[in-house]
Amino acid sequence: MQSPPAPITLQPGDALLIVDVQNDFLPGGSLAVRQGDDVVAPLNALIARCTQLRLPIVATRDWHPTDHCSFRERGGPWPPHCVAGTPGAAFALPLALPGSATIVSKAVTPDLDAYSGFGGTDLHDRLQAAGVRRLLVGGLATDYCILNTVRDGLANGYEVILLTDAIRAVDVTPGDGQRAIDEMTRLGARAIASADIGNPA
Ligand code: VGL
Ligand code: ZN
Repeated sequence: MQSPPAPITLQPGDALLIVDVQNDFLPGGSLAVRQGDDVVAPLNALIARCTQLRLPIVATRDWHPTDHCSFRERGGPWPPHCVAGTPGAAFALPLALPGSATIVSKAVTPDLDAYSGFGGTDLHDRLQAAGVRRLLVGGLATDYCILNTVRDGLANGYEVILLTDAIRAVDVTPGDGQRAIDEMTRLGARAIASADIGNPA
């Protein structure tokens, strides 16, 4: 008989990495992800648990200039979204980010896009400084910023736990989200529902 996978429990060296839970990616936003608001409740539960255990919480945000190269008017694939300082770029109001959370802004210059939280930011340095070895990743969107952040996290030597109940996909082509999950697990991420993550003994 095959032995069951080792249970996952929160432990020192873990950090919660919340990707781009911003108004423009939620229903009603300019680049709305279907059921994007569903990620908030499981993330809030993990925020509370990580706060209690004094584990670092990091939130990335898409933080574009008005003339960003990913916008359609400049030949990019997307409608304008997450323009720095606008309400659409703000974190979702119900997301209970503590004041102690680290905020990392990405894709902040006109001519470069970055789907990864590691792209052109100091995220890796900040995680290293905090002694982080394993990332619990949730947020938006599965097939873009989650996929690329997880890929870079693994490439930078972090263990990655993908929070299956706390991610949602854009699904430009149906199945993109599932294919992204398959790719992340193939690369070594462990996909698990947040309710199945235990507290330390
Ligand atoms: C994202 C599309 C454009 C994301 C960002 O956060 O997944 N997707 N910009
Ligand atoms: Zn963007």
